[in-house]
Amino acid sequence: MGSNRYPDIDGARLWQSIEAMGRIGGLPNGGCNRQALTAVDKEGRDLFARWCEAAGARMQIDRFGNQFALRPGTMPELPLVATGSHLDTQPKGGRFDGVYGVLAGLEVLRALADAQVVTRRTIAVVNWTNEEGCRIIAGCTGSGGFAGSISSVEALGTRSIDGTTVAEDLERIGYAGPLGPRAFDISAYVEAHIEQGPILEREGVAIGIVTAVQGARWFRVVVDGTDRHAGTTPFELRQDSLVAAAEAIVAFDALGRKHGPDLRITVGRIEAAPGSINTTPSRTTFTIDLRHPASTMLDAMAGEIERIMQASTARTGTTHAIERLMEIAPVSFDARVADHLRDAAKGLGIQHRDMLSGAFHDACYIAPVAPTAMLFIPCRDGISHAEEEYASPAHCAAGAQVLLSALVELANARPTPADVPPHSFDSGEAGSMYGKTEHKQRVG
Ligand code: HGY
Ligand code: MN
Ligand code: MN
Repeated sequence: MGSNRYPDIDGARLWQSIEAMGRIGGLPNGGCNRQALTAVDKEGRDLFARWCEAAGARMQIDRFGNQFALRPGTMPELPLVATGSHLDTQPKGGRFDGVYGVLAGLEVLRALADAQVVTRRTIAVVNWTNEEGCRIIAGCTGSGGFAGSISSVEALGTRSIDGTTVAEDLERIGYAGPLGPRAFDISAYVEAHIEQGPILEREGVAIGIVTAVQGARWFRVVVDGTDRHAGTTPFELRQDSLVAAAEAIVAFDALGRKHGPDLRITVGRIEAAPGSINTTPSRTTFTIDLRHPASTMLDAMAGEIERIMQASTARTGTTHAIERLMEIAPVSFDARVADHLRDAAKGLGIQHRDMLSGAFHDACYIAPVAPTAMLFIPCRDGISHAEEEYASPAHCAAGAQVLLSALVELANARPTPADVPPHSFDSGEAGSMYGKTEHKQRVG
């Protein structure tokens, strides 16, 4: 590592932790299936908690199951500096998406403990609940609940594809914590993540300074037709919901290609009922993931999706309904926090470049309530949400070292008038389960 006036992280220790976490829900081809609030997610959470306590941090849990590992500063009354990401994975996911950011934060705690460095502000490393949104559809439940942009009722009432609510899952795995939304005032949040795209690797640059994230909208479409005998019903008498859905999905793909390179439309999940080989499906349900850097385009494409559905259902004599499941607006990150990341990379002599994120992150939900920025490390061939996902030990170590430098700088920042003392924890036991705690909006 280049000149570094901060403690060195231990790259081998970080890599071992990434490997150990990857074995929890590990898949035969090197990937990971540790979906949110499952028994394996609990195993990963418990391991993370043990590691944090061994590194001298205090663990706190909020009602969304978010894990906050706190390394107290000399002025714990000041708003804290936070880092983190998510330990939940896709069903056939990789070992780095989200996990890297949580464990790079843990490595910062370990390196500061080894060097007995205490910062002015408390440093928190966070594991946010259900960032992926695949088992529990609508991502970022934990960070959205913490920030208050997803209400507690909505967050805890969301049902998984297994039919359980988030509240039931959290109780079952023992992660229904006492703290309410905004349990901590955050003076700066930095999230480290793999790029999940090809740019850094293609340019041979080790660090990406993420300045903005494109917008994302998720929908569920239900197409209704009729059940009819596959052998006796001629086509003109059919109202086949799966044919209507299939026609629309092909049209979405053409729409995406027409409006590229920034537009993304993906149908990742589809179910046809009653699911009998010899009955035309009366109901087909599918999801849409729509992404673009501009809200105006997201609005326009949502309109196009509706138009395409009207055309395919009119032709097939079926009907449809579109439900919006999630909306993450395009986000621009905080220039001052991004500067700290650039300075940290420069101070270490590590090449870096500004970039946007095509993937959404918990940082998107924290940005409205705390100055936020992200750093990326390269991943091989830009592949993510697949078992082939991979980041090198050297890139993992370099990102963690940049993270440590930036966090120490931010955690030693002088108190400013914008610092507000943390408000009392909204325990939730006082019947204020869904009440809002009184907290002053931080200025600046
Ligand atoms: O879908 C996303 O952008 C994130 O990786 N969950
Ligand atoms: Mn992620
Ligand atoms: Mn992901």
